[in-house]
Amino acid sequence: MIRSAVLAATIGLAGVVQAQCPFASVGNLAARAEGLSRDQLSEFELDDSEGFMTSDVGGPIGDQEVLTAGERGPTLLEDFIFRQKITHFDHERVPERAVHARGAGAHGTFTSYGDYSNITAASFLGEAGKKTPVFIRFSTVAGSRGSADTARDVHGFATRFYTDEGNFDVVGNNVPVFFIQSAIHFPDLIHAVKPRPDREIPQAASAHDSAWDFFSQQTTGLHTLLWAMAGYGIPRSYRHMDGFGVHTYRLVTDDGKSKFVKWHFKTKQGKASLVWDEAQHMAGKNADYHRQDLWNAIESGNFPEWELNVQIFDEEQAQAFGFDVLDPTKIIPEELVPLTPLGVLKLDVNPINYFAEVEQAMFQPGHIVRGIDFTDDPLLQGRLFSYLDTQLNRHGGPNFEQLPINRPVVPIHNNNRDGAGQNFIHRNTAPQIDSPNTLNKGYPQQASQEKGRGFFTAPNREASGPLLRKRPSSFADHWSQPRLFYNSLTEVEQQFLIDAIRFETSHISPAIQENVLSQLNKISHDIATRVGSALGVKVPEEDPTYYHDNTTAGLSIFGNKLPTIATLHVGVLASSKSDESLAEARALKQAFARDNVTVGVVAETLAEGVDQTYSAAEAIAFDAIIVTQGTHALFNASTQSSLYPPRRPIQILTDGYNWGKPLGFLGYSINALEAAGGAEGPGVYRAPGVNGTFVEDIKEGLATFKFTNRFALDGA
Ligand code: HDE
Repeated sequence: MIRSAVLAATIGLAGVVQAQCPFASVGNLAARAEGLSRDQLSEFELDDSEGFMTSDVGGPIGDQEVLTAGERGPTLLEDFIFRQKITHFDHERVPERAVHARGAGAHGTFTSYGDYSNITAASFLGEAGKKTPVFIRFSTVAGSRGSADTARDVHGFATRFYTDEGNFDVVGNNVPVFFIQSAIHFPDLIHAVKPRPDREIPQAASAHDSAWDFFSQQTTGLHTLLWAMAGYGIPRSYRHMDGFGVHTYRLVTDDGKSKFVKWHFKTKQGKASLVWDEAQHMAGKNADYHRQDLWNAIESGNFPEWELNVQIFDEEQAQAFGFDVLDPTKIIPEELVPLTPLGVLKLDVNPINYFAEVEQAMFQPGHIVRGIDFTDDPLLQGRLFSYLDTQLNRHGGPNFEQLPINRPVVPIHNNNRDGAGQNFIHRNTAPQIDSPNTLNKGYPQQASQEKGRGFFTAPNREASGPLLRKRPSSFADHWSQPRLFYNSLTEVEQQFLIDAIRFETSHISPAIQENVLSQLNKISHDIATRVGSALGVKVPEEDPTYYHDNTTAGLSIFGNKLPTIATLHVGVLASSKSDESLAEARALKQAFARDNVTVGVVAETLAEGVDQTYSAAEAIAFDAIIVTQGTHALFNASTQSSLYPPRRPIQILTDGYNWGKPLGFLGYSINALEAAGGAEGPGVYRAPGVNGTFVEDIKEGLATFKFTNRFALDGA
């Protein structure tokens, strides 16, 4: 196997994969990548930069005209060129993922901070500075492949580590809990959130009867539901969200000692979210917003990073938590088990071909390596079956692991043979005989805990008991942790959550509204009252069994400043008729470039220095908006232009204000704020002209990200 030889050559004596850059010939910005990102795929690339068109079997051809009998006659069956081209096209699509169909991915490198052999035998965590190639695919859950990125949804965060002891996948989400406790409910959950079976609407949305019927009847989902209804359901970008393994897994050391573990990927960009109205506008105006953001960040060299953290705890600690760690609807508050950082993961290379690298990426929780093991979490146990099964369906055969994006970076040796699309030419003529064998001189040998660094099940795992079709009684509390979540949000985040539930439940039938209210009331009488009053539905009496005042740290999104503003995008509203305006726009571009903040200048026409016209610009595209001088005609409702839809410049400002964005005004342009219905206050900055203080103010505003004081609170 040539490839293994090449890869084996990259593995040093200590098992460390050496850094090398295979991109010299690829010619895109990936050449700046550090580490090993995408290294394993380079040998599969096809380059059409020279040569003649060929058939699939290599003969040079011309494929623009069909072969006919006579100039105006019928096409001949003989035309192998036509048949091959059309047949391939007819078979070009594979089934989209049953869930998480909409997504985007990128390559990167994981670097371990240290030698963690005291907690796990996993080789990628075995040495400080050790680098491992990774691939991450982010996604939404419910929408189909062409749906909008900013639909309100839980988001997928699937990470593959191409370790030197095989592939390890953490197929996680951007929230730490899941809707159900047992895999057998998964089809029901997904049928509930997918569009109605008769008319297939709504697409990528949970604001409909079947979803809320499920949420209010399968109360296991209430916790995840609240996360999705809060900012977690509408992140600013994939880069601004955390990732979680959700289930409790195990870490196992070489000598078989094991502890429980929860995986956390902490964004180094900071958590940030859109507001709902903004997300909805974005869905219509730019359905590819998150995909584009990830691509652009990587192409511009602003490589997103996440720190891999773990919560590690043992059985004895787990007994004292008061909830079951095998229940995937529960978080382990960081006050009980703090996070331990293990390494950093950087995405620095975009795919060259979306289909080959992203669409064909087939993750599985069952892709596991020595040093990591499962637990009896019933949801995880079910997933171990489902992902393999779904890949068989998507690929149409058992050789999907041989696709370039799915192959490990280490050689394969086993008795799996043949099947559609078999890539390997196996030399071993005795694949029917397991080792020990005579015919193949005892190879491949069986690896184990002691020999060949084999995978092994944690030695202390035990299972026994009567056969039951019943959920554990320790999984029965579905209300305390949703309340913990609600208690831990800031006041305005609570308001957003309530607004989201009001929006969703205003689309559902009265009987289901009542069920929802009675469940919300078990979490919090405050939520139930506020949702019920908006719906005009009678709120039940307090139901205090699960009420408490506990909070936990780290759940707020809007309450924190972003650690970096690089890649955020400032819109500068200018006029192509005013030299003063264009000069200020130029000065702003220069000033923000130092922080890798991009500036888009908007004007009536594409004059020099203008990036976009008002006819194409929208507030959704900007994280902050600045109005330059010489633009008064644009913000005067009576002096509008035929170059853009009515009142568009005013609308951009109105939306920016209503969506909590920082706004800056130079000179008299402050008058535009009133025209847009806004008022001065936090996040509105003014200066006589472009100066250092003004730029610093806007930067501070970007780090704050959303000025939540502009949103009304119930009862305020
Ligand atoms: Fe998935 N899930 N899931 N899921 N899931 C799939 O596998 C499934 C669950 C998650 O970017 C499918 O390859 C069952 C939890 C992500 O390619 C499918 C159950 C979590 C992705 C499937 C769950 C996830 C998937 C569809 C309940 C967070 C996208 C295509 C037992 C920890 C991976 C595919 C990618 C994809 C089944 C629950 C995350 C059908 C049966 C919990 C991020 O096999």
